[in-house]
Amino acid sequence: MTDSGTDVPEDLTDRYREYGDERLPPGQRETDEFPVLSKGSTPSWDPESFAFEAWGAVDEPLSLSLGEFRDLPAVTQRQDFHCVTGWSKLGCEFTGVPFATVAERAGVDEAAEHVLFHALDGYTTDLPLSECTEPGVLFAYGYDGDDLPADHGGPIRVVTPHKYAYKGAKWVAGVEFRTDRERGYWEKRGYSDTANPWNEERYGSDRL
Ligand SMILES: Nc1nc2c(c(=O)[nH]1)N[C@H]1C(S)=C(S)[C@@H](COP(=O)(O)O)O[C@H]1N2
Ligand SMILES: [Mo]
Repeated sequence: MTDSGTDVPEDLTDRYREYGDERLPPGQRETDEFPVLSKGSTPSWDPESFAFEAWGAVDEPLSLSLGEFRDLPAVTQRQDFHCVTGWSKLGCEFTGVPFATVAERAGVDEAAEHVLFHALDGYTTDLPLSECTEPGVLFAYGYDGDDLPADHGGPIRVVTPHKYAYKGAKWVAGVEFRTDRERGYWEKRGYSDTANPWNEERYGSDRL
């Protein structure tokens, strides 16, 4: 893995303090397991031909092999993980490339305001660009000092500790920078666009 895997991870588990004293968001229960939650089965991918791509409102579209992606500067962080179905796993250790690093490499246009993530299983999810450049948003390829397991989104997944976990695309292969918003898979099906766990933004109130 990376050298950063041996460093003491940066602790980002205090995100909840902005919203009160409770680390566990309302309506969540803590689990020690790491459940697998996917809309379908784990897709297969070929490590030789896998490409991570960034396109859209950027100066330099990116197409990186897995090796090239892993050569980008990485960080290791401890973060909490909240699934909208009600379980939370606290203190997960993820290693990966900050979203902001990828955005910087791609040279994002000033007009870009939204991001749509594309995954190998056909899953998509969207966020405002300003919510992606926060420090906890990683393209993670390591978990607990090992490669990220395939069921959890390996080779690369997004993690979004400030949002319910459906905002973090597993098996992510594409990041599209957009000037307008295109809703993702669950957002189109009624889940909240904003997905803040401490405000229990589970469903899109305008679309129920
Ligand atoms: N590509 C893809 N990403 C996905 C999903 C999915 O079905 N496909 N499910 C989402 C949901 S609802 C959750 S809770 C988390 C679950 O991640 P885990 O299986 O590692 O626990 O992945 C999110 N990312
Ligand atoms: Mo979820």
